[in-house]
Amino acid sequence: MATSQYETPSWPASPEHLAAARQFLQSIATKPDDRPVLIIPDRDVDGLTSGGIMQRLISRVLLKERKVDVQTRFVAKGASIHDPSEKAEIDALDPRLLILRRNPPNLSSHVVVLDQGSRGSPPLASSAEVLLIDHHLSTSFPQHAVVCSACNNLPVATTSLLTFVVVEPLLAGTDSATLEECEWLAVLGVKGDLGEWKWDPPFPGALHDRVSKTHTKKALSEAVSLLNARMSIGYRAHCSETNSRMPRGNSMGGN
Ligand SMILES: [Mn+2]
Repeated sequence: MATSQYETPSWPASPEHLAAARQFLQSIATKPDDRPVLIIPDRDVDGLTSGGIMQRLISRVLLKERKVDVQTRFVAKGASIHDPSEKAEIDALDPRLLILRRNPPNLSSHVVVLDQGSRGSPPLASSAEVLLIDHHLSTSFPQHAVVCSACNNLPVATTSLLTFVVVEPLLAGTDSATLEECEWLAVLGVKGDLGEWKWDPPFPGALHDRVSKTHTKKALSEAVSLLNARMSIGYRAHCSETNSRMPRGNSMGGN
């Protein structure tokens, strides 16, 4: 399987994790049914940018010729992706189907969980295949999920950058606008979680330089502020609490 020009044998995740994530994503392109694909990103800048990259890859590249819904939903405020209430939501996006309890036709076939933090838990979905891309420190993960984690590969990449490195080989041949948007989102997520990050290797300085040529530092900062402004004070407190590992953080706790 093709690799990314931005990865090394030990960064941003192990070759096994990167390959597993790519294999999962490629299987979406050839899935036999038209059931929806569900993306569940975290609500902070890193999560939102990771979701933006994933949405573009799946809808514009992997399922370009298919009539398959690619939906995004967020975990309820104050809840965790591991809560049974969230599993019920993942299993049936249409709330009426939660009452009917029939085999819902809109049950997702694939779920991609981004930047949520991980712990050992029962499967996150009853019948969907689940991919988890994350960088929060964890030694255990939900059952049956395909995991791509950056948490053991220092310096820890953001989920946006990890997501971009995963999907970059799959974007080969796509239009230049989609590629540029994904590059910008990858860099924006780094800014969101790590602030004024010095892009020393293995962080791909060339990627940062290319994005900075098109989008000024001011534009990046303003985008981060605007996205952060959407988060409640309570949610920011939650981010600070849950993150203690990133080498540098900004006011939102670098989660
Ligand atoms: Mn993050």
